[in-house]
Amino acid sequence: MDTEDIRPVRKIIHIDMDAFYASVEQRDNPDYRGKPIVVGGSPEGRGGVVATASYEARKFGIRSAMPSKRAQQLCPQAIFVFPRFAAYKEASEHIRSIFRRYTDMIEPLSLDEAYLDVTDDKQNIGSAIEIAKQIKQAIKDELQLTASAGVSVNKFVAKIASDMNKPDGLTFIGPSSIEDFMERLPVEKFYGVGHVTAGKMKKMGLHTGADLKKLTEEDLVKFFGKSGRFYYKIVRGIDDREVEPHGEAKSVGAEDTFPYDLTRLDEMNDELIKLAEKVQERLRKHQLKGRTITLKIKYSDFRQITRSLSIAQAVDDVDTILQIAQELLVATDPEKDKIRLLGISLSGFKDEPRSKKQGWSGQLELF
Ligand code: DCP
Ligand code: MG
Repeated sequence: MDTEDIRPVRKIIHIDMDAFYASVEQRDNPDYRGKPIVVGGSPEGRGGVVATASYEARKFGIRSAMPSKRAQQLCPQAIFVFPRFAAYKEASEHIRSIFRRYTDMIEPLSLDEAYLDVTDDKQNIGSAIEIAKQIKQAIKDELQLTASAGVSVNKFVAKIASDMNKPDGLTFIGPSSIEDFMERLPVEKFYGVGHVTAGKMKKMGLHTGADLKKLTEEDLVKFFGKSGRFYYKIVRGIDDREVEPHGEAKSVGAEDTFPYDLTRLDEMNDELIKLAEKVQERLRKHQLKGRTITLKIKYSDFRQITRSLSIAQAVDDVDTILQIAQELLVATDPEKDKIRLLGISLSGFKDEPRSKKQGWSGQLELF
């Protein structure tokens, strides 16, 4: 058997706060509770738009990104509130601290939304549904706000699931029901399908995942470009995109554009020393060591090249970084062209391999 196929079943949670800005306003202002609240620009001013509306206001058809003037027409009794971003940011940080009790594999998408990979949760709870319940409860207890959660084996399905029973929802779509779920899904719910693509699909008689599933990968790519490849996989319940913790740097570097173009190797080396020192400082600040050193050169005519070298041992010291950067520079025959920018970066960070547990596809109790 091809070992590549034995992938562990992941446990992914997508959390999305309910009517986030409006709920924070209703929480902090008892007068607003139970009333149609619109957070955003004022309807009197020109160009004001709705950031979000309370569920009471949504009954009148008010939606995010709608002109505030239109919102006022739809619901004249709506209360318009100016956003207080500091309050939303504070709530958002608190929510993330709750997530961190369970996992560090957190990928925030915005202030009110994040993916969590709880395949290996910190508290060994094991059940993603139970973790989602606890997170929702903690958000209620500690922030007096509600969130909706979607639980599944991949990001795509978890995100759709979190939206299915809003507000205060918890929706689980397990491995055994995922293909069925995808077959029923209307095409406009597919990632990256906007109005135009959805229109095109419908004209072609493609209304649901099941319709897309009848097409070959080649046809999907022919009709819908690169996204076709994603549609092909996702209708079969496959979405391998990892949860990528925010701020996890893929490279750390420094670069400098010079006031005049460099033509001599000794001046280039002087600049490399300064850059290597900066890179060392940044690596140490983030406690990172990298195995790949990349040199970037931009010439006076704006042509740009990069040259990289990977070494066995991850490093963060100025001497090694500088030595390799100099070797890479010399190999480019640097005095033949004028150089306006030099940069050094490190990547290939030493990173604890995630424990790869054997998966048991289809076993619901795992969640
Ligand atoms: N937001 C915004 N402008 C938009 C959309 C959203 O400023 N066009 C802000 C206000 C929202 C927050 O982002 O409160 C989160 O966006 P969501 O799309 O998650 O919307 P809500 O959380 O408000 O509502 P829902 O319960 O549908 O998630
Ligand atoms: Mg939300």
